[in-house]
Amino acid sequence: MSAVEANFDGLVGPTHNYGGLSDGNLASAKNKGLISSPRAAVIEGIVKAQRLSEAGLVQGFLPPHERPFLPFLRQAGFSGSDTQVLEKAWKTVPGLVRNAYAASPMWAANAAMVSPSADTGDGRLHFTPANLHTTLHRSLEGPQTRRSLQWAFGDKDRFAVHDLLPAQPAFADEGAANHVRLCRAHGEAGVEIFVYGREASEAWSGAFPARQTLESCQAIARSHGLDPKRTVFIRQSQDAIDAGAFHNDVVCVGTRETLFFHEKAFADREGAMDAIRRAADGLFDPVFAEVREEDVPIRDAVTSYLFNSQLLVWPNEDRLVLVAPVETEETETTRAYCEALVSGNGPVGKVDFVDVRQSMRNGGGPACLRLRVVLTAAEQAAVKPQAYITADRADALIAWAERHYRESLAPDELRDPALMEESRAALDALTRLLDLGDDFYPFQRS
Ligand code: SUG
Repeated sequence: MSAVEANFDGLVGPTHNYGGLSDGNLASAKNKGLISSPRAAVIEGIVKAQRLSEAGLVQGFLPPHERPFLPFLRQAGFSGSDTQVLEKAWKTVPGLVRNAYAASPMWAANAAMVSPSADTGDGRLHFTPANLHTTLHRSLEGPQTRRSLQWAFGDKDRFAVHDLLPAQPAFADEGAANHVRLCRAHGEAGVEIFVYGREASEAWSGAFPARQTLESCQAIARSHGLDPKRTVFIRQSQDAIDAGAFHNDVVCVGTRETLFFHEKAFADREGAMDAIRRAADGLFDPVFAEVREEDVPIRDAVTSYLFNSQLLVWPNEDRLVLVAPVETEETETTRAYCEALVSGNGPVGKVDFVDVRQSMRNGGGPACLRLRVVLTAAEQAAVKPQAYITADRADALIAWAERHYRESLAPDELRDPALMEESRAALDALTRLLDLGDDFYPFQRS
């Protein structure tokens, strides 16, 4: 069966800001407190998505979540009208308000683990929304992400949207940012690679949290009905996590037969490559494009986000195209690496640089912003039409953002109840634009 790899990007929400909320994410810590531009952020994302769509790739998106997320502040004991809740919480524990305001659902690579129908036991396309258990602000995302996936992939005969894994450290799960699928062709059975940072039972001694457990990966592989022979579990190296690779996709990306990764990405690089070769046996020969520390120090890989790029099969290009952040072009070692990469005869023929600086300052590159979903023609037709980017829809979304998003947002402006009202007005307008139904967001239900 033929299939394409579609990208569903997280649409940046109206409260995008720099909260410094993610331990182990160096950009988030460094840029804490900067003034953000929600409008520039959402437009950068739409422009990136448009670029892929205009090139002929299948491109969709997932709606932003409701922020501030008042149900969370109410759970934390604040009561009264929404404005009172916000004001009391800001006065008592402003940190909680910052968590309630994070626009982090934009990083759709963390929305879910996804297994294409060619790999699953029941022939449906499976999604497990991530519980994002490790960080407080992101642990709020799962239920609404599930709703978004049900909106876009509502056809139960073709798509299975599972429940989140238990909200427990043992099942900490960060979604597709820790998952790579290799194959000969997208529509054929492939090898699913899950990358984890720790096992549930071990005492963790790293400088930063390991956000994915082996147990969560195993649970997802079971519920998606994956063939154990074609499924690989690989451990991230502690060096990579300590260097700021809080997700594997900061040091690794793959598509089709090619795995592009930093030599320090995995705890046992030889063992990892052997396991992938064994799992691919009889299907395809994996191509390992490994970047050596002497060419690109892991420190530069983390600041430039060389690997947090989209590695794409591009119409009319015979080799893969890497859509990388402009920071990769601005960093000496990674620019030189990219030049060498395309002038060689390896799997990557072109590097295209995109500006997603607003997201990058929170540690989110081009690959963080998208969830990859392999779709057969029938599945593509079964997706909610409004979930796709078309030229008209991109224009409508840009006009919507220009109308509703602030040009700039300083950290202390989160105390302003007008921001909550503006954000709700934006989401109400989006609800109509995308036919989200009349109770898509919690505030629309009360
Ligand atoms: O989970 N940053 C996100 C970035 C996610 C990047 N995704 C992938 N690598 N796939 C995170 O650390 C920062 C929010 C703040 O500090 O305001 C944040 O959540």
